[in-house]
Amino acid sequence: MKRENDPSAPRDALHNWYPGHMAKALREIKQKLKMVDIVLEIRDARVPMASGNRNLNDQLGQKPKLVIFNKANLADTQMLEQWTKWLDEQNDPYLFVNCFDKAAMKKAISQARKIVEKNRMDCNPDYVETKSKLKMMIVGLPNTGKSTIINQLANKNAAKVADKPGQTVLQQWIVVDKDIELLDTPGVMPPRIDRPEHALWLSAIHAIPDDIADEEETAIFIIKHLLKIKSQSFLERFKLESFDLAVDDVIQKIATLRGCLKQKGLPDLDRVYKLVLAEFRKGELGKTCFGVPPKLSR
Ligand SMILES: Nc1nc2c(ncn2[C@@H]2O[C@H](COP(=O)(O)OP(=O)(O)O)[C@@H](O)[C@H]2O)c(=O)[nH]1
Ligand SMILES: [Mg+2]
Repeated sequence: MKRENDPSAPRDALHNWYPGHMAKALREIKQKLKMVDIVLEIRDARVPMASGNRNLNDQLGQKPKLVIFNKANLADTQMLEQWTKWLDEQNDPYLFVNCFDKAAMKKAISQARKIVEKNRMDCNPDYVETKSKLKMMIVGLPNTGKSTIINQLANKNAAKVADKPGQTVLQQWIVVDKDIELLDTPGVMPPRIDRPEHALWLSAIHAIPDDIADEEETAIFIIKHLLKIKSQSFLERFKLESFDLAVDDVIQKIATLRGCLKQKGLPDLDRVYKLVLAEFRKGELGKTCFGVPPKLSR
């Protein structure tokens, strides 16, 4: 289904989907907060701001938080430098990681512990640093890599990982080591969509499920974006001769190259869209970021 004349209008499905889910998710996160020392908010490094959720901070109160920008290996390196400059000017602790990198995950844990210790000292000047248990909870949008991070930390397949959003159901503690415990069920937050283009960014990174977003619109957005940023990987993968092509031409070329054709050589659009979405999400069409840090956009 396509949005009709007004591209800024939220799609009905999207519009109806997230407000109820948001309230429930935030309520559940708030209930679990009492059990933990720190919240690890997982975001997608390709969409550093819009994959966060301002409503979350309202629930956290004084509870410390560490923002982990995951999938940094899929993000544009130069853009990450710009984001780093901007984030360093803010006061919130953060870390860019590829969660499959064990050293990066170790760093995340030691940073979390430091934040918790500092918080304990700030709250109680007489506090003496102890090796007390560090209890953590992971929250974030669908598909940001929460389950994968839990598995990486637990070092076993304790939490279910899926390539689809919203797969985790059960809840228990995971003992990471004798000093660290992790709630095995992450808090899944629906995206908060402040601007219409955020829906496209979040659909591109699969934080909004495809049955709620619009595959055609998302795939076409991705193609336009990759042409605009002149992604060399995109050009080479689909043997495009230039970035100066119309979207329809790109679609026809992908369809011909990959055999996604219907009768008379016409492109099988659904298959092309699915292919573009899948390969983009695996990082096969190039590293990218959506949006720029606030100061730079002024
Ligand atoms: N390239 C890359 N892929 C990742 C990373 N973290 C997670 N993924 C992939 O992202 C997809 C969603 O991960 P999952 O943990 O199920 O996300 P969840 O919905 O937040 O629990 C899976 O296909 C993971 O393999 C990362 O740091 N880099
Ligand atoms: Mg999950």
